[in-house]
Amino acid sequence: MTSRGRSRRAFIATATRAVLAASVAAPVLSACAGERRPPAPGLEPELNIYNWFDYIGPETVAGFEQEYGVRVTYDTYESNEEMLGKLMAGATGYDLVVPTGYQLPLLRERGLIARLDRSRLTNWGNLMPLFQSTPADPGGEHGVPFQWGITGIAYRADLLPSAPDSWGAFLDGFAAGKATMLDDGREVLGAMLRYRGHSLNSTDLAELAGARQDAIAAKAHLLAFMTLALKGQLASGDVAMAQCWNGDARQAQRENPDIAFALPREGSLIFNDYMVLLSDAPHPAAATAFLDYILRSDVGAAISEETGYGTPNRAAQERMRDPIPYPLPAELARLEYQHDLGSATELWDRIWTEVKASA
Ligand code: N2P
Repeated sequence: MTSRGRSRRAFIATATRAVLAASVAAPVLSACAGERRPPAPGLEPELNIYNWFDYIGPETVAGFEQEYGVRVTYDTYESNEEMLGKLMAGATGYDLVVPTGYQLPLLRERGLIARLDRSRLTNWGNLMPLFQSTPADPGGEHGVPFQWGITGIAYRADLLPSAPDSWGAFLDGFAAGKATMLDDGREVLGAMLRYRGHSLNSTDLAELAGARQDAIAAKAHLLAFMTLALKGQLASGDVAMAQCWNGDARQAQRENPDIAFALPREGSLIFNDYMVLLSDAPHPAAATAFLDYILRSDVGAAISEETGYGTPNRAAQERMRDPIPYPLPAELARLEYQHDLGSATELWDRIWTEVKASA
């Protein structure tokens, strides 16, 4: 596996394990040293994947390379906007990317993603029925459901006097100077909209003006808007309260068991992320083989065990030690899926730019 992006934990973990495995298995491996398996019949020899950071199993990519004889280049991003910006600029060379559901209709309309060849997705039936056809992807034609999760508040139970239970904690100066929110306009403004009792998909001018004002007020208490660096800072205690995705909070808990996670009483966001094949993918056959590979129960289980997110894969979930059950209807009532903002996207972008620029 090679990478064109910055260093990442998953990559380092894989590399470290590969080195350890190599030193143990050296006598066996030396027999075929220098040999690379030819790609499985019909597959291109390479594959380029662009995924969220820390969103894969430690052996997922290396396992595919070994089994299929395909060399994978694996890059990562921190937000949907970062990924979308690259796609819009064109000619990325990527085969597979992992947008959140609300982006699928847009990507489809712009012709950026290809229809899946379901005849080659032999493991599709492993998915929970709920995920085989979703509002974001009716009929499951354009994306392989990858992981689902929710946004909430991760906090250090040992450093705070009480558990934060409201988005208002970021406005009250609770954990001031040691609080962070995600570096993500849809997340921050979405949380402030929920705080005021509105939809996190609002396009109402007055509601957005309120969210803007709250976000600017919150920023005065924040250490930073932070996404990638968050887990390490929570574990070290430099951050004591953070807007955070539940899987990343679980990953951080493995480093420091004093980290807890709360769902604010005003409710929050739930997301389904999908792995999609780009229309201009240079390696569509290898990409489709990878999609079928991640649908395998063992591969799917290993991904969710590592990421701490929910799996859409029923067969994978049955193999997991401590899977997150999909929310019950009563829990779902407090959670909201994002939608594409359509013509209000520019307004949201402008407000977010103003929040970031505010003193
Ligand atoms: C980052 C994964 C976040 C997914 N580790 C958010 N959609």
